[in-house]
Amino acid sequence: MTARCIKTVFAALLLWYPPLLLAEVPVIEIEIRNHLFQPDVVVVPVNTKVKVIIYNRDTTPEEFESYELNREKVIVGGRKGILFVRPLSPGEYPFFGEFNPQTAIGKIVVEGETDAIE
Ligand SMILES: [Cu+2]
Repeated sequence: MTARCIKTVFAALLLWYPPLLLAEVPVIEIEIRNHLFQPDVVVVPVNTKVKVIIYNRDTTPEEFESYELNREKVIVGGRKGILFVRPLSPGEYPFFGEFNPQTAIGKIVVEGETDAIE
C-alpha cells in the first residue's frame, strides 16, 4: 500500500466512524460560582492527558491560572472554557482564579503508580 492509499483508507474510516477522531481523553468539569471553584480539588490519574471544562456561572470574568500546569485561560461570565492538561506525575498542582485569588483556589491531585505506564 502506498502512503497515499493508506491516508485515503484512514480518511474513509474517519467518515465512517467519527469517534476515532476523539481519543479517549477523560473530561473533568469544574464550575466557578461566587468566585469559588466547585469542586476545588480534582483527582486525575497519573500520566493521563485530561480535558478540563470550566463553566463560569458568575456574571464576571475569571481567569483560570496555574503556574504548575503552565496554563491560563480567561473565561467570560456565563461561558465555558476548555483546556487540556498534559500527562502528569503524581503530586499536587494548584490553580487559582487570577481575578479573585483570595477565594478562587483549587488544585489538581494526580494519583496512581508511576510504574503502571504502558
Ligand atoms: Cu494570568
